[in-house]
Amino acid sequence: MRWILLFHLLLLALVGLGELGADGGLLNPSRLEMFVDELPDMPKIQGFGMVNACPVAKSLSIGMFTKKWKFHRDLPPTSVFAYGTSWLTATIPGPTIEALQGVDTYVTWSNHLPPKHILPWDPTIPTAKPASMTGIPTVVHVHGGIHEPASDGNANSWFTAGFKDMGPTWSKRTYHYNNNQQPGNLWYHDHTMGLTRVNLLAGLLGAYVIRHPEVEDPLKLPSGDEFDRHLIVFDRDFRTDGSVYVNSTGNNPSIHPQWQPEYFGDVIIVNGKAWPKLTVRRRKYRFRIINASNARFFRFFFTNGLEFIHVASDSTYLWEPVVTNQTLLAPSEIADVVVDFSKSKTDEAVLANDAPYPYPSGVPVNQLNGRIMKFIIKKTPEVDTWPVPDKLIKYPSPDPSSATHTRYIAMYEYTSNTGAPTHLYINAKPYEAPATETPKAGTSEIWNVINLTADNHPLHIHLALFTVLDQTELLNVEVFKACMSKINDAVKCQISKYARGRSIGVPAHEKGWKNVYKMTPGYVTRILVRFSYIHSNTSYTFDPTGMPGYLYHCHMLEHEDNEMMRPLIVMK
Ligand SMILES: *[C@@H]1O[C@H](CO)[C@@H](O)[C@H](O)[C@H]1NC(C)=O
Ligand SMILES: *[C@@H]1O[C@H](CO)[C@@H](O)[C@H](O)[C@H]1NC(C)=O
Ligand SMILES: *[C@@H]1O[C@H](CO)[C@@H](O)[C@H](O)[C@H]1NC(C)=O
Ligand SMILES: *[C@@H]1O[C@H](CO)[C@@H](O)[C@H](O)[C@H]1NC(C)=O
Ligand SMILES: CC(=O)N[C@H]1CO[C@H](CO)[C@@H](O)[C@@H]1O
Ligand SMILES: [Cu+2]
Repeated sequence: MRWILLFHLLLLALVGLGELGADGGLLNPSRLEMFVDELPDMPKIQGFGMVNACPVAKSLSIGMFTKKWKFHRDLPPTSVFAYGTSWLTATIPGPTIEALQGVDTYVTWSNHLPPKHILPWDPTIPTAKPASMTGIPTVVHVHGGIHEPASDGNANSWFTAGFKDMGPTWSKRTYHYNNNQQPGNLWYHDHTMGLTRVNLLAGLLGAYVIRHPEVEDPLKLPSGDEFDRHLIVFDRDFRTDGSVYVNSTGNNPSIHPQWQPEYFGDVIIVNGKAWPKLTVRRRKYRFRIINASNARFFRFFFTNGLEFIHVASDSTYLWEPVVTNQTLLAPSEIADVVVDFSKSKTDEAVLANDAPYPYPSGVPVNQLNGRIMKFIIKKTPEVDTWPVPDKLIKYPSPDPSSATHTRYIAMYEYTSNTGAPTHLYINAKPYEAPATETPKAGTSEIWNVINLTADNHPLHIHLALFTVLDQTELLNVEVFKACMSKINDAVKCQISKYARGRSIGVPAHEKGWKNVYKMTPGYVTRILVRFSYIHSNTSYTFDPTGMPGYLYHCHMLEHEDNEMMRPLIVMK
């Protein structure tokens, strides 16, 4: 009897192990009950000190650690890479860094990661490779930061544990963020050449805020830890043993054994928990929603019709709040919204998502990835002390006539003879080709971004802010594309003859200054890019012309890694 039982147990164990091989052992995510874990708040770290009630510069030390993380009550702990001030306090997402406008924050980022990656990566795409061939290259970029080049986290400024190996543009251990920019929502994440997608999938991301109390406090928006919260959203798949699942077979395995053009997971994680819940009071809350997915677009809406009152975009406050009942967020885009739960007719509201993936032409959402989190709304009505004002903060409007240079930025996707994507380039050039975008500090430029692929690519520019002027459909796009594929010159290919189709308006809440925008496929998106501060007329309070310069790229991480990214060198 006992023998038979043991035999059965052994058999079960073997079957279980077999399932964990290669791509097996995939967790069926519908087995994870939704809305059982409480929404966590990430730890907060002040990026400034206080001396005699005056804010002063602060030096922080933040490490990258490997640890186990519980993403869901019923999921075994998952091996992750996490940012934190120590191994014990490291979290997914990492701690929220709260900086003050005009006060320097210094961060010494240190790498305590093991010799081998926990996820499959692809050595055949241009990838950081340590000379000793062990250790995991990492480098931190503060997304939305207006900071000196040496602290921007260039893809080739990577370093491994103990600074044993460093990338070709590595120059220092301690990054300097002088925070002399408008208040807003930033985030920090890994930016290593060819490894960004896997380092983020492993967990290397966190929020960063620049506050400016003198200009923000008078707005009287919901404030304090309880009412002003981050929601950092990303999607993942898991194995039954709890590990993060990434398909380790590429779509063109003979060319790139592992690389896939987009990562999508069915489990939606908010602040490190799968489909969490939060009990809220019947009053207004502010949510700073960061899309930290590798490739998933989210179109958020509330199942009970609650609205979003947008107060800021990814980089600046809006001049006037914009009310919507849904909001589309590309990877790495940020929505800063006020939600008024006193308007709720129900005691529960599910934040949901209905964006097809890949966006916009992919498959519809399902019962899993169409749900984000649940709000349980207390019954007691409350008096709200936070009316959202009619006017928020005004920044200079874009002035296209101030542009001193016009550029054409064409996005290309290349495929193998099976039609599957092999790599993506901007202007038909790999990242390694010498910089061609060399704007002068203090100027504005017009960039015509031409999407010659079937995907919507969220374009992100380091250092600069931009506003979207218009988006115009390309007529006879195949003819234009054939010309571009041959000579890669938009002017000689007579772009003005083709850019005459329908135009798509810019949504009101995205009309302000941005650092990411969705480039509609088959359209030319005209943006005004500004290489100076927008909240003051002073020039940058650091030298933006130093090496290694900056970058601009598609923020779908699989594209950025392979190699939809170009250098951006600012000139005097
Ligand atoms: C992994 O990707 C390959 C190539 O696209 C595909 O053939 C395979 O079905 C995928 N595996 C799983 C488990 O989805
Ligand atoms: C938002 O409102 C529009 C019109 O008022 C309606 O057509 C649409 O279905 C609504 N969307 C959601 C997600 O509620
Ligand atoms: C989230 O960001 C990813 C990567 O940039 C993007 O592909 C995706 O569409 C974004 N999702 C939402 C909801 O914005
Ligand atoms: C910058 O200078 C211009 C022209 O003098 C002025 O119109 C604008 O208001 C100034 N902007 C700021 C933010 O001071
Ligand atoms: C969805 C969409 O419009 N895709 C277009 C993107 O651009 C390429 C080339 O310009 C077209 O072939 C696609 O149809
Ligand atoms: Cu892209």
